[in-house]
Amino acid sequence: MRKQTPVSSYAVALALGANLGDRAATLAWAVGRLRELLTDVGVSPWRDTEPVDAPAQPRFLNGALVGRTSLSPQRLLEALQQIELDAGRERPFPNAPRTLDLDLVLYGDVVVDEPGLRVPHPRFRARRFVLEPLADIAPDWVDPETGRTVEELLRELDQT
Ligand code: PH2
Ligand code: MG
Ligand code: MG
Repeated sequence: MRKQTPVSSYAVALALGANLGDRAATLAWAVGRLRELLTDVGVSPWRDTEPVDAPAQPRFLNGALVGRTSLSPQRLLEALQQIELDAGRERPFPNAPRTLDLDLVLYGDVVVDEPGLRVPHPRFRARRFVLEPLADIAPDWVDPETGRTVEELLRELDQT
């Protein structure tokens, strides 16, 4: 047998959201697309949530997904943006209602800070609609910037 060179892969955590169109159908479709992109996929239950920092918008359906990839964070982000576009995502103004939002929340224990890409996601620690579903499927994942697990971050949010 030929020796195989192991390809390194990273665990990634994504936040999914939708507040336009058939939200559940779009999220289910997105999971299908993400299963083609990632291995070892796990998906949280969906939650119907109140819009945050988005006044007078329809309610969201939110969830989290974990998987593994050998794509770099930059290439993964491009793939996520393509899936958003394929779902009919338009960006008329910041935080506009959207058919599909796919955010890269965690990429192993890697920290990226460059124009257009920050990992961990800069706002995920303050967002219950991200932390709650992520705690369903990855409670022990350690945030490389704070050293706190997802479960601890959620508990800290509960106390504020
Ligand atoms: N996404 C936002 C702004 N506000 N609120 C909820 N409930 N869910 C979201 O996914 C969400 C939001 C910007 O990405
Ligand atoms: Mg978002
Ligand atoms: Mg986004």
